[in-house]
Amino acid sequence: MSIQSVATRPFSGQKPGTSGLRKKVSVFRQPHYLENFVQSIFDTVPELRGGTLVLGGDGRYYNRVAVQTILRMAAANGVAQVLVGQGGLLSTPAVSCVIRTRGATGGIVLSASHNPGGPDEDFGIKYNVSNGGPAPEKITEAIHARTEAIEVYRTVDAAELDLDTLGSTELAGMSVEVIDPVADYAALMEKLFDFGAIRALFASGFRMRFDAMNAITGPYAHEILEGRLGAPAGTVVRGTPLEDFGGAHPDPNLVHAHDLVELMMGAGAPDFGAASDGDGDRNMILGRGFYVTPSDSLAVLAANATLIPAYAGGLKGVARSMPTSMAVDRVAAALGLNCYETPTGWKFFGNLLDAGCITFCGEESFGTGSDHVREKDGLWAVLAWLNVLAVRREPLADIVRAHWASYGRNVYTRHDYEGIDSAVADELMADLRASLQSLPGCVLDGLSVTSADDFTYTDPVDGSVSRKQGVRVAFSDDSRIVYRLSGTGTQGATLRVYIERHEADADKHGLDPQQALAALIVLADRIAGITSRTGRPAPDVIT
Ligand code: VG1
Ligand code: CO
Repeated sequence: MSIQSVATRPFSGQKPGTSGLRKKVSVFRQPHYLENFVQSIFDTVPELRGGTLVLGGDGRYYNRVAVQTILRMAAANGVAQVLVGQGGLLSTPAVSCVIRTRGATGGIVLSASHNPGGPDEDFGIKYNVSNGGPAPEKITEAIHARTEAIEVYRTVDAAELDLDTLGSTELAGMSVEVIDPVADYAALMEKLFDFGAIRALFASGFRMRFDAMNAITGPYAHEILEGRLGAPAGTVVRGTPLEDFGGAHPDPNLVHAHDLVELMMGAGAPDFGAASDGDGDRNMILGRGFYVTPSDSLAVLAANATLIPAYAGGLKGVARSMPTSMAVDRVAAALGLNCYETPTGWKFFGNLLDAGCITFCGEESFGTGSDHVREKDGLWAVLAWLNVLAVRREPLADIVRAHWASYGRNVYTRHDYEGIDSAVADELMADLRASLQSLPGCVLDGLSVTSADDFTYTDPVDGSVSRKQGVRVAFSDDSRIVYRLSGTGTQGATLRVYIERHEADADKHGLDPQQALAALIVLADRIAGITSRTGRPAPDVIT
């Protein structure tokens, strides 16, 4: 079969954001658009020639088309072997797992994560490196630079491959193995957690609901929770991946997983509730009548890690993204562990995990994970909680309240203003940055500013520096406000405002965070002029 070289011209804006290149399907469908980006990956990562590539996605609209295109291009670019998930499916943590267990050169994840899917919605593509994690900035920058100069891409003229039958086949001299998307991942989970204890928990009458949000975790959750752990059939809902996620927004938070939230807050709620996002790397955790913030989830899991077999020897250290609440810092201090603060995005945890500096890490954006893979992992977090619950046999809410009683509560909220005008958002951030020098020492609404800066991260392992990672303003009472613009959206700009205050007084731990943080919320608007600049009286999403 002959290799074709197709002449092409660069598209502007093929710049990976916080997690890969995400655009509307209509953008990806332009002739040569996907091909240009994929060829730029092959041009930037020469080891893929003769190497093994893992390929799969969250099953959203355009997933199957993209898988076929990438397979043909991989063959033309000399890839020796592709491991592709059956049906073109693989969750993001499963890609990471398969890259590691099979010793692959890298992987391509097709997903726009929690963004809606469908012909008029979003698609995305991300390259992961040989440790299983998202490519670091120097590689994503090189891929982007390549997209700006590309003149030709390579492909072969071949019929579509059958992606639905397990087993090995061949495409223009390249071996293609269609793998069970769940098997390697489920085997890894079984090694980490005490499945016997969790099985006994379910056998004792413990009830949960897992909302797969019509997205990728359905098959994983059916197999692991109902199949291997004996949770009753029906525990997993919306468990079949749909190309448009049933028209829903596959984002496991209080707004988009409302049915689950309503169930867990209502009479007769089960003991435990959880949800995961489009590509399976996010998690939301709920107890009966109780919501656990992702920041608290990381802190509580860190404090209870030794109850889980894989972490029984203790943690090497922990890390959180900068806007994530500082709850885990307090656990680290109590346990004598190093705690690292990284920019937003899982790629920044990779070096710390590889170097053995940390075992657990997390983000406020419903991301939690460990050194078992190099992506955040939604089902891992659910199983970690189940393992802790199986050992402690206490209601989830009691465990978190007891945690607050010993460490204090880092009361936390994130306010998102979505789809605002990009020019307005850029100006808001620029003015905020310009005001930073004058803020320290100011007393605002009775709160004195102790520091104000734009977060710069120096990677302790390779020394690489990432600047302009978010504006943070800290106050003398241990409270802080963080502002940054989203790097995953596909329309206009999204402003994220993160607000946090440490509350030592246990009598106040039961307050609604929106009330407990009311003064800071007003101040956050005043410092940045959000309402006056955007015309938005309130955020679109509060988590
Ligand atoms: C968001 C989150 C960030 C997360 C990223 C990818 O990025 O804030 O914490 O790592 O999404 O998650 P941003 O730039 O929009 O704030 V996922 O599940 O979309 O891969
Ligand atoms: Co995701």
